[in-house]
Amino acid sequence: MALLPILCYPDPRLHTVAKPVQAADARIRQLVADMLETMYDANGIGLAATQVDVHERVVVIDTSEERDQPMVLINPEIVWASEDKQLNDEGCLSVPGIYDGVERSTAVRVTALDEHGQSRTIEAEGLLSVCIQHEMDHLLGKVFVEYLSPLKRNRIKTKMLKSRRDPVRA
Ligand code: K1U
Ligand code: ZN
Repeated sequence: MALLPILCYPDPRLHTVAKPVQAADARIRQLVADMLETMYDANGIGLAATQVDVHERVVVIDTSEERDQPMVLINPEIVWASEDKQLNDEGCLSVPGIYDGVERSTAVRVTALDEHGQSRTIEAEGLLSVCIQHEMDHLLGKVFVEYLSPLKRNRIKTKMLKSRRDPVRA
């Protein structure tokens, strides 16, 4: 297994639209293992392949307290989203140190394949629902800061560029 470097906003590669996975084969299973290791190492609850510069529709998630319930979503599709919405604070491993409110559907139904190519349907609410919607946005090339005002987004962009230049003082 290997730790993968995570792209940091405003890296333009974060805006790439991911392509469907053609086959859940050994290469994809290796990617999934590396993404899970990277997500756990970074203390994240989710990670999309886009964030590690792989532009295929692969997501890993673990919202469990014990960090022992990995979920693998290959070619995920949201087939239903509740009209009911809620404002939740979100973070992102690609935008370290920034948390802000985003309005999302409170519940979603998602179809996906697992790493063995088995299809599954997931009904999610609460943090899992928020995380699934956040990760699916990554696969479409969208970062959560794009839901914020242009003023906030520009401030975040400036802060991220500054911390890249001067990691100690930013
Ligand atoms: O996609 C990512 O960058 C992972 C991201 C997932 C996420 C967290 C919170 C709301 C929506 C999506 C993170 O894991 S951010 C860091 C984090 O560990 C965290 C933040 C808030 C709550 C729980 C965990
Ligand atoms: Zn993110």
